[in-house]
Amino acid sequence: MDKAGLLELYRQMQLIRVFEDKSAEMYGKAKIGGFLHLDSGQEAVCVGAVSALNADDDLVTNYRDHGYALARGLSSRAVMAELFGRKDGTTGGRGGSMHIADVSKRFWGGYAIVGAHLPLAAGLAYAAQYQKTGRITLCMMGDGSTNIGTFHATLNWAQLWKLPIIFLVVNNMYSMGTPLSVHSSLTDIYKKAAGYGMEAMQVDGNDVMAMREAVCDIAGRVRTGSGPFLLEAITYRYSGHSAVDKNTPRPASEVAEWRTRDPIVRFTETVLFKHNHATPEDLIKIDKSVEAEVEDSVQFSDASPLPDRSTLYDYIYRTPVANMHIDGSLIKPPTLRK
Ligand SMILES: Cc1ncc(C[n+]2csc(CCOP(=O)(O)OP(=O)(O)O)c2C)c(N)n1
Ligand SMILES: [Mg+2]
Repeated sequence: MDKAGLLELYRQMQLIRVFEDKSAEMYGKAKIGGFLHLDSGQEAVCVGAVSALNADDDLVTNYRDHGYALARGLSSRAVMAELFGRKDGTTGGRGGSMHIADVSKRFWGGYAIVGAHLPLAAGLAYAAQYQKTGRITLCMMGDGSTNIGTFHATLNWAQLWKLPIIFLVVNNMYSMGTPLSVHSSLTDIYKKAAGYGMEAMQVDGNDVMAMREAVCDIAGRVRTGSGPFLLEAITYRYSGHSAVDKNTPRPASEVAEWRTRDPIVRFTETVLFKHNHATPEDLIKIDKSVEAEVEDSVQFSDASPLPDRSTLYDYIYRTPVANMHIDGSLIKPPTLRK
């Protein structure tokens, strides 16, 4: 990559870090309600993986989705406004943190039910294969998701039909507060793929260059019909599972140890500075622009209106209240014959 490309990787990781810190702050101020799952510590996975995709590939994630949305180029204004539940949010303020999506970027979100998005991602990959579009699907999930039924059913089907899909397992060592060794029979998660004859490997998820290289390589193979691939990225989330359980019980020494492998610091020191791709001044300039962008996203979201009350029942498939039409008028009960 040239200097501009490397600085862009840095900018995106820094944007995610600052955005996540700010959204935690806004949650504390009750500007954001519901759930909020942060990507802090996992920035290299989001940026490395997404930067290796083509613009028209399909991207599907679980609820820990802000980092992927920002890396995919969704605007920080629209993402923050979605967290605020406002009209200018990516899904009109209806989904919130767990349901960021933008069809124009083929970013399909943002799923709250663990494992539920895997069959949908396989469906997107099947559509690409059937229609010969040359697209691939990247389906991200957490380590905990690899214990759930849909994981096994989807891997089986994807391998059987040689679907053009990459299963990206973000192994951050915990499923909510439960450590990997307590929730999974195999702690080398990539080995689960062997049960389906699927190719797989592990990568250092705190190394953005390694992440990017792995996904570039795998994407090239998957695109030419080699079948699905499971990539396990080893990383760590600094925050608890979500904003309501900020403090996942774990040894302080463990968090400190992972902080020494911080993906942004590591990229800065071992790539940008070491090989003279950037000066401290270059990075200060980027940091300032990122901070201004995130601050602007908050101002924008605060000014954005709430979704109109009259649209409350839009996009809902069932009449929400017995005997009531969508517009609120009462359904006349049938006249009974005597
Ligand atoms: C089917 C289902 N079961 C349980 C939950 C509650 N739940 C939400 S996230 C989560 C843990 C998932 O952990 P992991 O896949 O490792 O992802 P991480 O949050 O660490 O990124 C659980 C059990 C859920 N949302 N859906
Ligand atoms: Mg996890």
